[in-house]
Amino acid sequence: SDPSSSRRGAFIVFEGLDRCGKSTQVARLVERLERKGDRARLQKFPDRTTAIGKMIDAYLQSKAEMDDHAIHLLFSANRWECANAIRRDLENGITVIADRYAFSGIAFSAAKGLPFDFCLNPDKSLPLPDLTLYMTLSQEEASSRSQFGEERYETVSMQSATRQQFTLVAQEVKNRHGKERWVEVDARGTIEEVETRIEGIIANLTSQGVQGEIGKLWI
Ligand code: Z5A
Ligand code: MG
Repeated sequence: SDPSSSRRGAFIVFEGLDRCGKSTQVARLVERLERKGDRARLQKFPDRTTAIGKMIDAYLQSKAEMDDHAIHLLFSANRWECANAIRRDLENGITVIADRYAFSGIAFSAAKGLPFDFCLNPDKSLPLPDLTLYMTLSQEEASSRSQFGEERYETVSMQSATRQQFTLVAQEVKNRHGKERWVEVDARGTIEEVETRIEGIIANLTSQGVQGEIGKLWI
């Protein structure tokens, strides 16, 4: 029998602070995989196209105010409404590449002062990423790329508080799910240089898929 038939698609998440280049790299990666003939899908979080996503979008654009707990739960609900499609695609051999995930959810809400456990709990048992690439860029380098946008959270104080929370999130992933699931990528240099770094890290996952069940986050 063909051993490759027992393999599923890889679930790969990109995380990192504002303007480190996540969306740029994720778009290029999915394009590259499709050009090679691999099946891949981009999943952006927040997914602003759903009913919940539209509420999140209004909040981020400061067109709506919301209690910190309530918006946190909406970000999580936005992942839950996409969870079945992610699972189904992985089982069908499609590589799913996510632009942010539950780790942003914890880091941003905890940076606002919500308890870490409260931030972590609603995402328990979501599909577990096989690999999270955490793109690192200093505040100075991020600032040199372009000015902050107009959205909520795009301030120096919020970004530095979030940076601290991300180190705690990284520790939590490594403790609960193993060191190999969280890898830092240096986001400095040209778009092509960063792309080459990423390619080296994920080549095996995207070309061969993954063996075994899809894990459950924080379980
Ligand atoms: N949030 C939350 O609170 N809770 C949650 O659960 C989730 C999210 C999922 C919106 O997210 C906000 O939601 C976000 C976290 C919060 N708040 N903040 N900050 P978003 O993903 O929609 O945010 P975004 O504005 O689309 O992405 P981003 O993080 O700000 O940027 P990025 O995707 O990392 O970077 P980029 O768009 O690829 O690149 C930024 C610029 O740099 C752009 O002009 C590029 O052309 C340029 N660039 C990219 N790469 C390079 C290199 N290598 N060199 C030079 N210039 C580059
Ligand atoms: Mg982005």
